[in-house]
Order: sequence, then C-alpha cells, then structure tokens
Amino acid sequence: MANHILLNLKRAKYVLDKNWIGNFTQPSRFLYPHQWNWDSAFISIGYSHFNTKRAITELTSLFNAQWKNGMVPQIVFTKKNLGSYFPEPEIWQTSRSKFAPDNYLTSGISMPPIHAYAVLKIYENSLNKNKVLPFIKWIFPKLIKSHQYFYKYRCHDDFIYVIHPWESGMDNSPAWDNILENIDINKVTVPAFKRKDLSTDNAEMRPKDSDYTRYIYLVELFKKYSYQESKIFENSPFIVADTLFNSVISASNKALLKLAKILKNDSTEILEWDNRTTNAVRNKLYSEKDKIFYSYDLKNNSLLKADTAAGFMPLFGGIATEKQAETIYSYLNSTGFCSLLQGNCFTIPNYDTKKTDYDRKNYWRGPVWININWMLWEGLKRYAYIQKADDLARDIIQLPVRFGFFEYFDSFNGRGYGTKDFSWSAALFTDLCYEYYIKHKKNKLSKTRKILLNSIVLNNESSYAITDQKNISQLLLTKVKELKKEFYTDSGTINYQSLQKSKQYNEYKMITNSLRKFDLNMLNSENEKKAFWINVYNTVIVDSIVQSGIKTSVKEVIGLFSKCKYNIGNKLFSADDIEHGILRCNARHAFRKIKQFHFLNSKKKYIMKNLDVRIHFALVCGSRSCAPIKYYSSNNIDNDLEIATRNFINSSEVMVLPENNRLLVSSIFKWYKNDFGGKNGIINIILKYLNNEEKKEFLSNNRKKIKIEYLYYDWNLNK
Ligand code: 2M8
Repeated sequence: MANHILLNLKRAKYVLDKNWIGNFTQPSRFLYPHQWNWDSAFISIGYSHFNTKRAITELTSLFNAQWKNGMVPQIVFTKKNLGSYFPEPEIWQTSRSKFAPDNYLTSGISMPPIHAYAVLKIYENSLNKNKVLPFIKWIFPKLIKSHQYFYKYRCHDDFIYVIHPWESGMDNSPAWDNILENIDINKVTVPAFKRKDLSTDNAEMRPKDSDYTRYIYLVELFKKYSYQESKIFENSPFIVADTLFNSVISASNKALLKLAKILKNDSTEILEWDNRTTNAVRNKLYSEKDKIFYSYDLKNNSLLKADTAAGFMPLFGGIATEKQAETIYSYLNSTGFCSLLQGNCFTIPNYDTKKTDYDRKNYWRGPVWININWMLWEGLKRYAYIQKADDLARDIIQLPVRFGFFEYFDSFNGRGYGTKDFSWSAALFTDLCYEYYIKHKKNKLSKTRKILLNSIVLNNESSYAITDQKNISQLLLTKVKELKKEFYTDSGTINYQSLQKSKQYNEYKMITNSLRKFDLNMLNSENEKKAFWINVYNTVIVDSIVQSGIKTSVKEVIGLFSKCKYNIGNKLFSADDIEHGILRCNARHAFRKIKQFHFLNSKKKYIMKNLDVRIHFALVCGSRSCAPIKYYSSNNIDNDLEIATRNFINSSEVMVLPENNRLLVSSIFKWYKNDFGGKNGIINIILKYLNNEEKKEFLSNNRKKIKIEYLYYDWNLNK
C-alpha cells in the first residue's frame, strides 16, 4: 500500500479526533459546532473501521435526542457551544411541539435517514460481531421508529416529503430556487436575524441572505403551527418529494431488511415501505427524455427540473430499473458531470457544469461533495458500473490527499472550499481507503497471497485447435475479440468468473496451446510484431489471472508477471519478457536493477527495434488503473495506439491543474519515466495528445514551474 495513503489515513484520523468532543463529532469546529443528523451517520461509517466504540457512541448520542414521534432531528445542540451557530434553539423553539425530546435541545426538522445504512456498515465492519450486537438490538427499534415517522407523518402519494431545504441536506440546491423565489415572505413575520456562517472570504460559497430569509420564514411557519405535520402540509409552500431523500430512505430500508434478518425480526412493514417508495420514485420522478430523476413539488404538482447529482441517487437506493439505470448512467457519465474519458476534471460535480447557473464554488450549486460521491459510488457498484465507481472512489481519495479535508471541492482544479478539516470528508475517505487498501490487504491478500517459485506454463495441454501455423496469430486475435465481446464489459473490465467456466475459454485455450508450434519468424514487420506481442501480453495476463484463481488483485500472486508463461514456438515467455524484454527493447523492470534478458538469452532476437512508448497505454496488467483492454491488429496498429494514447491522456489519469501549478499523472509515468524521456518527455507526450487547448497552453508555457505528482495506482482486479 502506498505510503501516502497511510499518512493521509493518519491525517483523516487527526481531523476526526480534533472534531470529536466526547460523545459526538462536530462536522467542523467553527462552522458547524453542534451534532448534525446525516453527518453523524457518515462519520460513524469512517469510525467503524478503526474505532467501533466511537461509531456506536456517535449514533447513540444522536438517537438519544430522537423525538417522541420518531423524528431524528437535523441538529442536536450542545449547550457549551451555544452562541456560535445560527439558527439555534431560541429560534427553533421546539418545545412548542408535544413530541420534542425532554432533555435535549434540537432543531425542529430532520434529514435524509442514512442511519440504518450506517448501522449495517458498523456491524459488517466490526471484527467482533457479538460485541456490537447489543447496540444493534438497542438501535434497531429506534431506526424502525424513525422510518415509521416518515411513512406515517411525512408521506404523500407514497413519497416521503421534506419541508425545508435543510432537510434535504442539499440546502441551496438549484432545485429549490423556484419554490423559494415564489414564497410571499409577507405571509409570516420573519424576525431580524444575524447569520453566523459568513466570514471574510466565504460569502461566494454560502447561500444568499434572501435564501436565509426564506429558510427562517419556513421555521417561523413551523412554529406558528407548533410543528404539527398536517398543518405544515396544508400551509407551507415548501412540500417536496426529494429524489435524494427518497433514495436514501430506500437504501436504508434495504439495510433495515438485513438488520432484521440478523436479529431474526419480522420485516413485513419494511418491505412494504420499500415497495411503496420504489414504485413512486420509478413512476413519477423519472424523466426518460432528460435522463435523470427529478424532485417533485407536491404543492404545485410539478417536477423540479434541476439537473443535480440528486437525480442519480436512485442508483444508491437501488430504486432505478436496469433500463432507467442505463439511461441515467449515460448522463451521469457525460461531460456535464465529468465523464470517464473527459480528463481534467474531478468527478462528480453536484450540478451539470454545462448549465449557465452552474457555480463551481457555491456549496450545493456545483462543487464536488465527498458524501454524494460516496453514495453514488455505492450505487454504481450496485448496478455494476465498476469502472465509473472506481473513478469516483479515486477522486474521493485523491481530492483530500491533494488538497486537504475540505467540505467541498472545485471540479475543475480540485481546490477545497467551505470549511477545512471537515469530518465527513475525513470519515468517508477513511472508509474508501479501508475498502480499497487495508481490508483488501488484511483479509484477502494475507490469507491468499501465493509466491510462485517455479514457472507455470499456461498453454501446456495436449489439445491443439489448429495445425496451420500461419493462421494462429489471426485466430488467437479473433478469439480474443470473441472473448472480449462475451466477457469484457463496455467499460473495458473483464468478467473473469464467467470467462473461466465458458466454452469459449476452452476453445481459446486450444488456440493458446497451438502457440507452442508457432514460428515467431513468421512475424515480419515491426507492426506485425508489435500487435502480436501486445495482444499476447494482454491475453497471457488474462490467462494468468484465470488459471491462478486470483479473486481481487494481481498482487495476490507474487511472480504472476514473471512466472506465468506461454510457450510460443518452444520458448517460454512471461508477461515481463514480453513487456520489458521485447516491447521495451530489453529494458529494466521498473523495480529491478538488471535488464530483462541476459546477454546470452536466446529470446533477445525477438526484441523490437524501437521502443514505441504508446505501448504503455495498451498493455493491460489486469488492474483497475490500467488502460481498458482492446484488440490490436497489425494493419491498424499505428492508429489504434494513437487512439489508446489519446484516450488515456484525456482520461482522469492525467490532470493539469493550472491554479496549483500541478500536473497529476498516472503512476505509469513514474515507473517508465525514462521511456518517456524524463519530466520533459512526459510533458511532451501530454502536450501532443491533450485535447484541452487552455491546459495545453498552460503546460507549454510553464514547463519549469510545474510540479508532477503521481496518482495512486489501483491494483484491484479489473473484473
Ligand atoms: C450544511 O447545512 C447546514 C444546515 O443544516 C448549514 O449550512 O448551516 C449542509 O451541507 C448539510 O448537508 C450538512 O449536514 C451540514 C453540516 O455539515 O451543513
């Protein structure tokens, strides 16, 4: 595991420790000094990996302040910090409600109920499940009660509705603009107030005063009706079926089902909730034309057409049908939201960057949020959009590593905005590091890591498919194409499990066996050789993974690249032989001191005459950070390598950040720095292929000033 991950995990822990005040964690020490509803859930997910006790205390504190009707409040105030936030208890006056808790000061609204989801994570991540069980038993009825509250008091046409932008979590989302603008603020008296969230340099990141007037207008209205739900529903202008909120409750319903199973409790009611929400969202909030889900204004019976990240959240809730998922994915993975091949942006901004009112700094109107990315990451995995999920995960990790644990980030230059040392950024960063590195290392690698001491010949069976040598390479490539069609997903990843069991793989093996009789002298031109060896490299890797039963990462087997070999024309070739020996013209492996082929090695005669650095964007080492796998033909090899290189350089593996004088690039550039010709060579190749003219100009004018940093390499399997 990269050292910088360990170092930054420590930093994340430091942020959480600093914000921990004994029984809960402040979202941030100055801007948000009390306990927040969904923040606590996200934070507890971070703790669940290294401090179960704290994760439990965090949620226990929140649920201790649960209202008598089941509502979990948006804010639980800490007496000793009163006076530093607005609005505080004297504005909320929650004692006007008969349901307010007796011994706690809280606000009078709620937030997206992600707690059941968090509780399940705490259980799943705990090393001693029996120790956690009493907490699960304690909190389960409270979680049920909190969902019952929504389905009983806050449900209309099967939608759970929110009564305040603060309840949605996305306070000043463009989705609320119309409703807020149309509020006649003279209907309820709004007292004079003084905001506490503004400092000398953050006004452009925070909501406007006119928004705050409306926020407080709504609070005054709630007070006027003593927080009675039916009165609020009748009289308030803000009654919204929020797509994010309904997706979150749906994800939590599904978590509740799992918790009920663990506790052997009845789950009929939960199932019924989940069906109601799922059907309502699927049928009424989806716009096939706009490729997104919208929130719905229940007062005016109209969709709130703002293309925000909330519109993709039905992936997180497991609500979208496969067809809907496919459609919204095509928008989620488009340039408006920083697509996979776009490059030079961090994914996903909270609002379509192409909209005229997209605002890269203003919170909830454009920047990238770690919690939203995290939920979408979970959702994308649920629907098997693995490459995109990894892309989001990478940015959840990269952004804090490069720019600090900020509240939100600029999608185009990564700059952190809002408050510093923000708790959920640290917590969810921690979660992803554990998911991608630590757990993987502890649970999977250490148990299964094998060392290959002797060579394994992968094509060593007696069955041959062909006797006509001339056709072998052609056939092999056709078969690769066939396998690709069948088992490689659109995003370039491979479904290894089904591949292994397939008829096609058996047929493919018969061809690889025929390679034993292949006469390498038949490869005449450099192009023929290049295409042949790239394809063989990509197939020997697939075969090595399949045959050594790798489950999570090529790192599970030490020696995979050097000991798994193909017999080709009676000579054994490992992936290292092909890459460093042949294609890189007998160079050194990135981590070794000597050249691949010893001076007496008979394979030296197959070495390419010239190194074509573009091979680095075509060789697929079976990991998530590699280029997507493709078939290369000798006729088109030049063009194909041009495309592969252009795709790679314009993907998120290369980021030019003028504001910071930084160039973030894939670790491939670090390992093969010499192949590229050092720092200058790296800049040259990027300049040659980069599409974005502005960034190109910056790069060429600032060669000396620019600092190159390397992105972390994800060695997890590209399955
Ligand atoms: C922000 O909202 C609070 C009000 O709840 C505020 O601006 O004062 C939002 O980002 C919200 O989602 C978040 O839970 C809260 C605390 O981090 O801050």
